[in-house]
Amino acid sequence: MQFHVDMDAFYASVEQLDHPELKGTPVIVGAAPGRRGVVSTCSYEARSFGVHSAMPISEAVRLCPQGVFLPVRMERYLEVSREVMDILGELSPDVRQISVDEAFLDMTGTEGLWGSPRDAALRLKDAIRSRTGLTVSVGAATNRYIAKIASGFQKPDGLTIVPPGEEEAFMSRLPIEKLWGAGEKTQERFRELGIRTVPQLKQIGKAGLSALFGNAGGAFLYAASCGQDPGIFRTEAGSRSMSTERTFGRDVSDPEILEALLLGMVREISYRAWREGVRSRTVLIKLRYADFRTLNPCRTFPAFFEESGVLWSEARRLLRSSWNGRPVRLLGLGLGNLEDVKPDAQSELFPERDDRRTRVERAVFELERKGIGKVTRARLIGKKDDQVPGRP
Ligand code: TTP
Ligand code: MG
Repeated sequence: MQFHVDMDAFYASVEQLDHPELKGTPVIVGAAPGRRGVVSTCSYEARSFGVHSAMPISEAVRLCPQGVFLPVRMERYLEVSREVMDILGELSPDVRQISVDEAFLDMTGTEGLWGSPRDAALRLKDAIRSRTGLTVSVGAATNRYIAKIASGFQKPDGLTIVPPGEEEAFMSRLPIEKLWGAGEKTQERFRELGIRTVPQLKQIGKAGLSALFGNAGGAFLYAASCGQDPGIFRTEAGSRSMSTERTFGRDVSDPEILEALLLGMVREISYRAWREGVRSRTVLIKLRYADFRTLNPCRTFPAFFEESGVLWSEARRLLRSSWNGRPVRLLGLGLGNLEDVKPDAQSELFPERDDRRTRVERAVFELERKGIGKVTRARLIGKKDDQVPGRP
């Protein structure tokens, strides 16, 4: 079986863990109120006011003025993320982390150790709760696509298991609005076409769906409606890489919001690279449009990204040159061809790494202060902004 594991309201839950007086209250993590920028995430209490990830912070203030607004403490979240990933690594030798708070686990062959999928999943949820104080939702199925949908099925603190042979039945009972990968635009098309259920989709057939939604969209929707894996979580083979991605509940077409999200991912990846003692010269972007077409532009640069500011400017350049302005469903950022940073030969105390850490922190701070403002300014004056924030 494949497990998909996703922490509940991750950044907000860590804040509630560290500030217990905030438990049970609407907590909104992201940009400061009164400034530009977006919501990174919010607690379930805040969600009942309509607040969600990637929403401009000004809108969140309007919807939930009584909310507690907190800044992103990426390093703390990564510390917790590391603990969670370590626990997952104790349950399966094959863990694929796909963002700061989610991972796929291949549980094939672990039955002797952990028992049935239900026993293994309960053990996993228990271990995470007792060792980190946080809750997680787990989905289990024979393929990653179904496992991913299943983990979101009963959030928060959910557990949904789709037994082998039940994949198509599970999909056919799924409200079509929850068909993972089919965003706003696609849902709108479903309504126009009178498609209200997943079995109706399947009935149209692969050729019919391709005629309606294009080849990529048709193949995706047909596989999904049959309970097969449309292959969007395939593991890339080859060199070592590190990546993170965000799928949006609503398609995003505002360049400022996209760049704010990219900046958040630059911050996450910079810290992860620093923590794991790796560096890279190859930046990868993943863009999936509302119509399922997916781009994976990547570029290798002559120098290593020693500072977040450099990674940011390169990632942004890649985004600007590859995005066609149409609504985006998923945005990802990765580093390819990772290399270990050799500890400084002269010292065993890693002063070099400490220095690197200071630089990462300084650059990230500068990015937060100036990053988003620059985006707007560049747009207003209508020319490329090549300045690298975070560097003197
Ligand atoms: P998600 O797993 O999508 O969201 P979540 O964990 O906050 O809530 P839940 O899974 O219970 O629905 O993303 C994980 C973290 O990634 C999230 O806590 C904050 C960050 N994030 C952003 O910074 N911007 C975004 O647009 C999204 C979707 C997530
Ligand atoms: Mg989550």
